[in-house]
Amino acid sequence: KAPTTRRALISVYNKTGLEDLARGLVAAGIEIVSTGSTAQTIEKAGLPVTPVSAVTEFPECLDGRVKTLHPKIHGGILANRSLPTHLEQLSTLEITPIDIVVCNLYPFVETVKSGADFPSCVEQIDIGGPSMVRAAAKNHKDVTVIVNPERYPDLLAALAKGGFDAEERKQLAAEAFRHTADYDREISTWMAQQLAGDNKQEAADATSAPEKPAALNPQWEAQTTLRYGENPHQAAELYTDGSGHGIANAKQLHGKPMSYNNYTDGDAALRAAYDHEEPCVAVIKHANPCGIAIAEDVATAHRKAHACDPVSAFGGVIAVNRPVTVELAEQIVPIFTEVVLAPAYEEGALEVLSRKKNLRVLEVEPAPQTQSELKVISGGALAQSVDQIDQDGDDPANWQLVSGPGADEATLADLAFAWRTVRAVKSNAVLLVKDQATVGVGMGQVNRVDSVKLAVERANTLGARSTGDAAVDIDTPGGARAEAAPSAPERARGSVCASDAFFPFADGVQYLIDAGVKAIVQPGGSIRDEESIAAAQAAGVTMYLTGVRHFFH
Ligand code: 93A
Repeated sequence: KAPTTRRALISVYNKTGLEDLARGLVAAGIEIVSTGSTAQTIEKAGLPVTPVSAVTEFPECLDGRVKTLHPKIHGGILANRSLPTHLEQLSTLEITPIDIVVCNLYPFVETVKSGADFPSCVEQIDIGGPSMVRAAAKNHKDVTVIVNPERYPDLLAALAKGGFDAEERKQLAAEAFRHTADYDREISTWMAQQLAGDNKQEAADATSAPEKPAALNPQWEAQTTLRYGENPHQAAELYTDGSGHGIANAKQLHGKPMSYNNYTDGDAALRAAYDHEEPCVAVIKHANPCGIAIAEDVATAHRKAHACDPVSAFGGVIAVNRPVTVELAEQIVPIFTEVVLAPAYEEGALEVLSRKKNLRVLEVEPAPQTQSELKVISGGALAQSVDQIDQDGDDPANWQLVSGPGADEATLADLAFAWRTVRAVKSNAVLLVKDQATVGVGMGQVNRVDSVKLAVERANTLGARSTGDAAVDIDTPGGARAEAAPSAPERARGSVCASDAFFPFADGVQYLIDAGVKAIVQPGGSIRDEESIAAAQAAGVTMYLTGVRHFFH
């Protein structure tokens, strides 16, 4: 079959393989149209080439910023050869069709990496190249697009047989769109870093977008380039599974764009809030709870959660497992908060929250429990089934009483709440609870007795510190006030305790007893369980074993 190709446009920054390609195209009887230095290279090789300015009848101008951006070029690429109206217009407007586009782009990434200043990097943002590449990729039905010099031999081989077929052109188009998408992502990441005010070297070091997690889960789609990652010198992107569920698919109703840390804290907050059936509010910072509580309504739950540690709640993330009421919104507004997440907002609540210009307000469709989760480690990844609170030992009916009197109804309810809540605390986790609310959180210590001490000390001091400088007392419109907060320095006394894993020694249990804790729930399973149980028995303190643990790292 006779070759139908007549005109190719070549505009390449990287001149690798250019001469051979041009020679092959000329031999195939194809006219080459080309830009500035690409044309020069071809000409030097002694091959015929039409300068793009001869086609456009317009000079390449503005220091090369405008070369190919012209209807004589883009019309030639984009015309649909099957439409008589398009062919008619080509003829009237004296536009010659362009059948092949070979293009590679200005070296933006390399320029950034070289440590160039801001204007120099901006100058290397290619506009005309991606426009041609995308135009050709769009019109792949009629046009062949090549963005990679390694494809030149394929092109010449194909031309010998009349050109690429429709399927091959579609594949080349997909390659081209990927190329321009990657290029734009590099630019947007770099821009975001510049806005974040990073020092230039850091920005240069981290300019590449993070590697795609698609290899781990091909369904994930890059959604948004975040301003930066966990720290300002880290590049970051949000990937979504397109399900519409979970924080990654949340609808933002108000406020500043979400940050990387907003997402991780928000996710932890949602998990904590949805661990409970009752109306629940979880206040999270650095992935740990400042306070979590359940109550008959969300505003009450929030007052109780906030009272746990009003100092740390400053700048926290708040998740609610019910629609946000106006009363709750009014309570949140006076407290500096990063993000509010809820399944819905009652009439008027969003308006109240919107008084805070920067407060991020998200509507999140709770995600169905996923079955497995991944953690990337050096050289690979770990996969595990997701921790859920659905084991036999998670049901208080199956707990084994090993010390003291069986808990009365209220105490058992607090123990059950503590047990469901302790997994929201990073291990080693020790949690003190009173009246369906956390009052002391001991998180992230490398031995359990330190977590115990932390929980007790924070219970006994943080509520009282609510009158301190960074703290905010919440006076609700109805005059109700956080119950546990004001001058109650002995909040550990009379509380109940949950521990996410067993006590390896009796010291932690003894410390709890000395602080006045009245009941303890823990998995058990240590070879020294007997010592811990004996300490509880000697003090007449209630202790239950669950047989299940819930580490969370
Ligand atoms: O400056 S541009 O954004 N404006 C244009 O109209 C244009 N046309 C092609 N960059 C443009 N190009 C790019 O020029 C191509 O993507 C290619 O990287 C480069 C080739 O220029 P030269 O042939 O002068 O080396």
